[in-house]
Amino acid sequence: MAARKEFALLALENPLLDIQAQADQALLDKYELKANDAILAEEKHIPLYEELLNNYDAKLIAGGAAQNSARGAQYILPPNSVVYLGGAGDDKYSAILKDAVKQAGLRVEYRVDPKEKTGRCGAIITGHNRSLVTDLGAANHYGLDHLKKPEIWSLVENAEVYYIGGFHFTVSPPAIMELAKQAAEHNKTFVLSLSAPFIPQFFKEVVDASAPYWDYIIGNETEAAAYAESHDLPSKEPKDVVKVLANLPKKNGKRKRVAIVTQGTEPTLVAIQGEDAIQEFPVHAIDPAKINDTNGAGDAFAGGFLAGLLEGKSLATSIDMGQWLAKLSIQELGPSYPFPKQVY
Ligand code: 26A
Repeated sequence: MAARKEFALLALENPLLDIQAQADQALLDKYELKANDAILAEEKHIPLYEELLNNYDAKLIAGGAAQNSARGAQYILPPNSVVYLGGAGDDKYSAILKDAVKQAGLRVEYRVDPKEKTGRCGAIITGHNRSLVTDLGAANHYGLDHLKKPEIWSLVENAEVYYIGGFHFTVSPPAIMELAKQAAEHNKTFVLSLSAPFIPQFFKEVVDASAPYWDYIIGNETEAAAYAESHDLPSKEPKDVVKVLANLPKKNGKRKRVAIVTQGTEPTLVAIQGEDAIQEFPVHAIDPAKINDTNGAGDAFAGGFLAGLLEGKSLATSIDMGQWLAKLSIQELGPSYPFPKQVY
């Protein structure tokens, strides 16, 4: 379908710089953090960033969940396939982000806010877990003012697939809904990631408002469980939740919804609207000794999957491309991909 058109994939979310370090339970305890989670920073978390930089030899790595996926999709696709939108500052951190996206060939159109700092995410790695603490900064100021600028909206009109990181529900539900409606009106593909348990848990209303527009919904097992919890579903089992997600009411009847739930090293589950069977796809096995960290594994999965969609691959192949890219990413430091490029 869209493969040979430039910038056929348009992604939206929060560009962040990750401040990533290996640490220990004591640091998690000090800031009252779970080993494997993603949250918005509160006042008490703000000193964490300096502490990571000063005491834990933290590295600065391009992050922001959907920006990682957009880089991942562009990593696989021909040049000029992906454009990414979000809010950033005009500072050292946004300069690092721009370098990273340039290496991947990703086009970014940031809403640059000269008064706000580029968003940052403390990424605390303990073993194969990662705890993410985000101070959104300029990313929190994204909105319709930018999306509706003529030069940005023409990118929206040109694209065939929209990918929204669910973390953006904390920033601009109106921007998400604008893309959702545009997709349904013009029979384009709308893909949403649930992003973290707190999104379906605490942003239920805006998540639910977008649900009729999901052509593809992607989450992991903890996000599926959080969805089940906040929606009082009778079961939190991933196999049950994936089916519920696939069969929620849908606006655009021309496309059957596909729901995808990843489960770490366990097989990825896929349910298709109106179909009884649940499909399972094994992950690409990896020697645990080769894992650097799992920060960004889910984003890489989404990136590989999106590349498959854009190339018009089958569902099975697109899922496999996601598993493949996730395997590459977890061998790198943070949400990164290997260079020189590997080929699927
Ligand atoms: C609004 N929040 C909490 C966030 C994020 C986020 N990206 C956007 N918004 N919290 C963490 N991340 C990103 O998730 C990636 C790993 O999946 C981190 O920046 C990290 O690169």
